[in-house]
Amino acid sequence: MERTLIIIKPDAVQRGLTGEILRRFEQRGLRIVGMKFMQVSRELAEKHYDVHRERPFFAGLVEYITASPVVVIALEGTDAIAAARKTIGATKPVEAEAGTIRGDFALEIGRNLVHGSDSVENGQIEVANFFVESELASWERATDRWIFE
Ligand code: DAT
Ligand code: MG
Repeated sequence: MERTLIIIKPDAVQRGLTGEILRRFEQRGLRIVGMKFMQVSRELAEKHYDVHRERPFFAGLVEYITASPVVVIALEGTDAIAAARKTIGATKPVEAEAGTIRGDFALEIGRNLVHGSDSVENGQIEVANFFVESELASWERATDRWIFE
């Protein structure tokens, strides 16, 4: 079962969109295995966005993700990576389809509300960067057999 790390970013929390965003992933059928409200440290932010270290927007990205608390969620499910990214929408909100989180609630790339892992490998790495094992639940929902084939 794939795992993805979702971050409800500072702008989304500040705008009161936490519940709306969580609802969309829950409704999609993805299973929550970890969730917490936290302040991201500069160190963790730099680790999370390490692939972008050399990009001109790196400093702004670290400022943004550390500016105010976030909600981090570990989700599990069939094709969780692709499913979550479809629900999130394109990186540039103006290019995101209506019906996606970014397409419905965002305008600018530097205020795009939510993070979702981009590969199975990164899903594992990012969940491990944000959660210790004891914060992750191994459980089954009564509805799982009606969502997962
Ligand atoms: P995504 O968040 O859709 O996975 P990404 O991993 O390519 O996108 O980039 C991480 C974040 O960095 C993205 O959410 C916003 C910011 N970003 C990416 N490309 C950018 C650019 N060209 N200018 C400014 N910010 C950018
Ligand atoms: Mg990414």
